[in-house]
Amino acid sequence: MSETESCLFCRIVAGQIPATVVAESVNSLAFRDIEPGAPTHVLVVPRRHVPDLAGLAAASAAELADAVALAAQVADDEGLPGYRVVANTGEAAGQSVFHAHLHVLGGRSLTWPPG
Ligand code: IU
Repeated sequence: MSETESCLFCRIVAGQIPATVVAESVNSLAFRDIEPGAPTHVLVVPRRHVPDLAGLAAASAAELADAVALAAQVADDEGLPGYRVVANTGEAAGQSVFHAHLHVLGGRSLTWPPG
């Protein structure tokens, strides 16, 4: 099985696994997290398989910018007065799915620093 065939987010991008898609762009897809940590909890993923944020930055500055822009659009669409964009990178930081993604969190008061 290829890397993309076994990757959960690649399969969501391909439409093989259902997800609640809230926005999309040429290079990125935004869908709701299945275990939301806030009233708004959306994941923005690049359509191309790269394992993490460093991989996304290395792949293409345009794709990285596209993902960030889509995250900002989601926050605007959701009417969030404030929001947080997080990219857990590496197991030590809590990354559990190794296809790059930005968490867009909002809709409640967010404490700092995160745990
Ligand atoms: P993490 O930063 O790699 O830990 O984030 C992965 C997220 O993917 C996490 O918040 C999960 O709830 C979410 N997720 C999902 O939305 N759908 C799934 O089928 C699976 C995980 I598995």
